[in-house]
Amino acid sequence: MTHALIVIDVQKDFCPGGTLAVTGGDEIVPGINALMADFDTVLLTQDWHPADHSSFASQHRGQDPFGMIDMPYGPQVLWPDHCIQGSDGAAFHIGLDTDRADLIIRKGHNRTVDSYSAFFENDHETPTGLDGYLRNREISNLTLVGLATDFCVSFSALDAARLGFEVTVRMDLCRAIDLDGSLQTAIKRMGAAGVEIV
Ligand code: VGL
Ligand code: ZN
Repeated sequence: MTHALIVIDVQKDFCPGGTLAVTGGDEIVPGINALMADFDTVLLTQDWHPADHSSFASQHRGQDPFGMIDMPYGPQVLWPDHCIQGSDGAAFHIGLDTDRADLIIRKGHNRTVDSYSAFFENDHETPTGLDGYLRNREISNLTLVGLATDFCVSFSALDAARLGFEVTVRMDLCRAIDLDGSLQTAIKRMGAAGVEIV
């Protein structure tokens, strides 16, 4: 039991019809369900924001979604309201096989700091606890799939590599937001960090 599958943020708001829809976000669901059969351990992450989360453009006077602001922890993209705790949009895609999950990790609940990565908030310091969970279970290899390639998937992959895990990202089972070249940047960073991109 050394290899885990981590399914990142396959939630309604990131799929067509959602408030932060990723093009083709729903297309990856059948393939992810099928891939689960190859893993003993399956983890899901869920973006899980309070309604007044500071990553929402709605919380900043005069700011529009997809603009940038400077936060104490660095630059932050402003998003449309999405994945509000307990809302329908925060639910997993209806087709995702959530029964297979050993652990569901929720992130982004700290109002003042966004959290793209499954391991750390965007201050790159505050842990979610996932590292400890994986180490306790002697898991050393991770395969990542889900949404979005250039934000939560790549941030998770980079942190995982930095923490010493062997990381593979299945690009065919990810979809990207691709804001101002963010997908190319993410692919470059992951490659440089030793993440296997297949
Ligand atoms: C995500 C933007 C904001 C993601 C989450 O899951 O990639 N992107 N919150
Ligand atoms: Zn979010």
